[in-house]
Amino acid sequence: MKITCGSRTVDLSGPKIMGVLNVTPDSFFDGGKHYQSSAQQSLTLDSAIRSAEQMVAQGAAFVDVGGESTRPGASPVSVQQECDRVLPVVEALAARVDAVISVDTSTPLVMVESSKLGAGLINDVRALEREGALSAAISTELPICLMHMQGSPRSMQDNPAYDQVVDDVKVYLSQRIACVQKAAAGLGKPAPQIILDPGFGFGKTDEHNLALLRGLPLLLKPGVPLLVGLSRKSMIGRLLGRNVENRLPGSLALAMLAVQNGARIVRVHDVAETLDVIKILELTLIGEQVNGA
Ligand code: 7PM
Repeated sequence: MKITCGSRTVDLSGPKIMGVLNVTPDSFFDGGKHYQSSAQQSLTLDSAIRSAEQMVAQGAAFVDVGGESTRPGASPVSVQQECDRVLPVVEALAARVDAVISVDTSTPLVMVESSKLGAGLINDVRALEREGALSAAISTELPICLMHMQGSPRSMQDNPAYDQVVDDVKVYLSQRIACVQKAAAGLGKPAPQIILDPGFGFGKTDEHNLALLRGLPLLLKPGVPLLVGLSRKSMIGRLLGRNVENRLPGSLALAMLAVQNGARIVRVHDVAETLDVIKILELTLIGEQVNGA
């Protein structure tokens, strides 16, 4: 299975890594390392580029650039702020790095402008539910990652509840695919390639997250790759009693399980380490192939 991300194609017959590049002032791990206030814009742009180049050198097939913190309780960003944070980075990276630049956004203008600057994938934790996002994303003709979230970042961890978490997520994502297809037809545009993501930690208890990890194979649809983001998430902190600096082993174990259960894109902070784990998994499964063709 291949996806076409603007000028690049990515072969997803095996698992691929997406490196996380935060350009927010309050990123929960890097403390806003790559955030650009206008005063130090070029300095931080430089450090963001270096980080992305390192992730690509380590084997990331995608670099996911995000300018909105979706941390519970994080302050909302204006469209202008998000554009200021994200667009210069997307432009610089698309011109320089040998990887697909993904843009982690729910904001229609950011989707459209990023695509003009060379982004190759739209990653929306709100699954294009924001007003104007469906048509904006479809107009770019880029692949779209639709993620499940219950509630909004502000309140999603208050009291997440499901009937059957795996079924509920599956139904929601299927409905979002149908919405995208219908909207594309209405706009006279090709139906975009879709990637699905159960949204670990987005309105889920630890039990919900673990049920989704076990049930990941049930979310597989022919021709629709699964993406997972588990790297350094607070679930690892709670399950193992680890602060955010000490979640790498837990993250690696979860990445391996996710790929075994069908994930084709793993969104991570630690590219080199995750790739080692995935290579071992692939070598172990030679002749069997990781999750079929
Ligand atoms: C603070 C809290 C900062 C949470 C960042 C986060 C995902 C994503 C994020 C994911 C997809 C993080 C999250 N997580 N996009 N964006 N899937 N598709 O832990 O799981 O990186 S932001």
